[in-house]
Amino acid sequence: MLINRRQLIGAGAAGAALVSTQAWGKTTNKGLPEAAQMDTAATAITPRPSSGPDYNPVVTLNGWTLPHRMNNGVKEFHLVAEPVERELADGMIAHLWGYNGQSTGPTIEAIEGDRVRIFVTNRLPEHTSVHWHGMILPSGMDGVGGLSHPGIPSGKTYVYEFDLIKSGTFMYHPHADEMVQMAMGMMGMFVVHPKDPTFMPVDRDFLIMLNAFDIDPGTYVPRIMTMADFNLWTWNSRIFPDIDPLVVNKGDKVRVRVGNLTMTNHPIHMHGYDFKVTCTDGGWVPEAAQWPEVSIDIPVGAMRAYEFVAEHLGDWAIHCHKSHHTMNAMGHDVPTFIGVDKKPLTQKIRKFQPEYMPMGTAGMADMGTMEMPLPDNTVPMMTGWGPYGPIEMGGMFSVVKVRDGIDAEDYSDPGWYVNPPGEQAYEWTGKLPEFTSNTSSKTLLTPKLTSKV
Ligand SMILES: [Cu+2]
Repeated sequence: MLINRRQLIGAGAAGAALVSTQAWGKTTNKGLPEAAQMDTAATAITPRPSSGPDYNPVVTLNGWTLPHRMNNGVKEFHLVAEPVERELADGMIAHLWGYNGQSTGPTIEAIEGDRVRIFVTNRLPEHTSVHWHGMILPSGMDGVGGLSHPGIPSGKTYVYEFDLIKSGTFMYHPHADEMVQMAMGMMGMFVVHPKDPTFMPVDRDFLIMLNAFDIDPGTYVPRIMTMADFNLWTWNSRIFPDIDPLVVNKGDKVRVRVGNLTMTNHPIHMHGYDFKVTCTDGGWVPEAAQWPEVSIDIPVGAMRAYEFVAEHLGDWAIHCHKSHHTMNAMGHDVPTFIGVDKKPLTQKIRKFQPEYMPMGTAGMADMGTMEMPLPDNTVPMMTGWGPYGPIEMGGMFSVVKVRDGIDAEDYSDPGWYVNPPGEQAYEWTGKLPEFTSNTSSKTLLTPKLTSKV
């Protein structure tokens, strides 16, 4: 593409303007803030602030919150866009692009009214930008490469700076070579806590970013051209059974904030409770406009936060209701064999491949228990085990664990729920009725009533 001298000068001037805002002039240039790095996918709990305004930090499942420093009243953060190695599940590594050592990127937390200054260093092999999804900010800070400012070249650092004029849940992601950079895992959440700590307070505040990858079994790098047929459906770049549970104390008021930067919608369903949607990425939902749900569809490029009071003890499934999204790496071109007698075919195939094993004649539940050799760096399709056997789920699935007597800052896994006597489904051991069945090989149609009968 040709670019004339005038455009070049314009682009340079826009870049310079980013660091010469009024507030910048008032604060000391302390140099770049330290770029914190995270090297594990463990959930990091941020303690409540000990100084400054009080807020209840969010808990990013299998994620963390980016530290900041104060510079004369401005909150300074340092994001580093870079290639990362992310453990999507214990023992399964993906080579992604992300921020500060992980994908998804760290959660950014601040308070309504804060002035934030976010340094973005680009260590990717191509240019990038950061768009602050849902934020109300000056046009030149909006992070659309080529529109708001020039793309941040490889090796360079840009500074974004704006006031947080409203509280809520927002997201950040590149708006530069977006298809590639988002398919590679570049995204994160940005939570702005209300200035007034008595506004919509909750005891536990969980954060989930819905994302998806297409990584062939035995490989490490996502296919970036995939449009819909992803094979790993993740929460915060993590798959069940290695997504941490949502641990909750009985009686807690709980909020779950769910953002969606995949290319399809996800109906998130939580068992055991009804709940109300209290916030979108557009803002808080007034109480009079909230209605009860047990599943909440999260549209593409949107955030929904819902709230409930944890009155019911137990282990409650929380998952995407699209059943293909609770599976790990699977082929979607496997034919359906339910009810098919595959014996003759199996015998023929075994002449050439003696270890061939037919699957799926009575459904696919076998897959949950089968110990099959898998390629390296591959997680079985349905892997989660519960106290009573295989859960036959992967992907976008976790468990809300509601217990008595959990300390306010304790999010450690309390183990499986023990059902009290009389509160668990059980086997009927009495006499069974005789089942009527059809032994004819012919299709039986409902007999027509004729005048002869
Ligand atoms: Cu889904």
